Amino acid sequence: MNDHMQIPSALIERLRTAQSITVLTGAGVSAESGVPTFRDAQTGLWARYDPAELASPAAFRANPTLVWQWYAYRRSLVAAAMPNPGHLALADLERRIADFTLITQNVDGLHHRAGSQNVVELHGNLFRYRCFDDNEPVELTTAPPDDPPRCPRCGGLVRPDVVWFGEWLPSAAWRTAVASAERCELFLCIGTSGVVRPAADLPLIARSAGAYTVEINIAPGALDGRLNLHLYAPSGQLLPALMIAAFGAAA
Ligand code: BV8
Repeated sequence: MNDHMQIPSALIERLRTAQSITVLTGAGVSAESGVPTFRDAQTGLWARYDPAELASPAAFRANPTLVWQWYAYRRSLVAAAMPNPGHLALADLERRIADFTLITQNVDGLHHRAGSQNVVELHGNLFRYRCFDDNEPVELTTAPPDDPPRCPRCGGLVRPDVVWFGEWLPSAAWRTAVASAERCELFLCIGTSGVVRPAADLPLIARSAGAYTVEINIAPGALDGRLNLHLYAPSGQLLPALMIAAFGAAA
């Protein structure tokens, strides 16, 4: 992080004194782990596909093998990645705050691997599977790389347990997310373009309920100017700096 980046003392004080903090993360928090963000230009084999097209029930119906292989590719990227200092800082923050909720749009599981306990996965997880037809979980110890397997109950195609565009979010996760946005004193919105709904509504719900809302990103996005404070620096650098400034320790 460039040296002249000053962290406002008001934010440091709020981190130190808040009893209730809610955090929303997006793909940007995993970028420094080497996991491409959702809107990074796709590389190689996947360059010609639009992620938003592939992450849909229609795409899976039309070409289950293609979508299955895209997720197998993404799982391989994540399996080779490690949580970065930003993930670790959030796990450390959770241990210091009485009422802490980490809501993530990410499906990479890196918050869990960093040690975060109370993680609300709004959009599911790459490493869980369910049946496309009966929608019940399917246990796979390792997923076949090439073609989706069949559900042992009904023979339907197995899909990743993620939320695709046009699909409802898991209702319990969404309810928990909204409740934590409505009750928190401090809401940190980290590494998200703020484009995808309803997740992008959470910082605005928090602000209208009276929370102090902060965006951490490398560039202005859809939330620009709509939160109380916008800090522009890579989260893997800024979050540890925040923890040192507030608590004298990085994770
Ligand atoms: C829903 C899981 C109700 C899968 C994802 C028309 C028809 C149907 C629906 C809609 C429609 N119009 C609008 C909608 C709603 C739609 C939506 O919002 N669309 C958008 C595109 C307009 N939403 C939905 O469909 C949701 N469901 O609404 O249900 C419904 C039901 C039926 C019919 C209608 C409505 C479901 C959305 C969930 C989709 N699934 N992921 C998978 O991963 O494969 S979304 C996916 O993109 C991610 O999970 C994430 O949530 C989302 C946004 O990505 P970000 O995390 O923000 O990442 P992004 O790449 O965009 O940005 C990265 C950011 O990081 C940038 O800001 C960058 O600057 C920053 N950054 C980069 N490096 C760093 C950094 N920041 C800090 N440090 C760094 N180092």
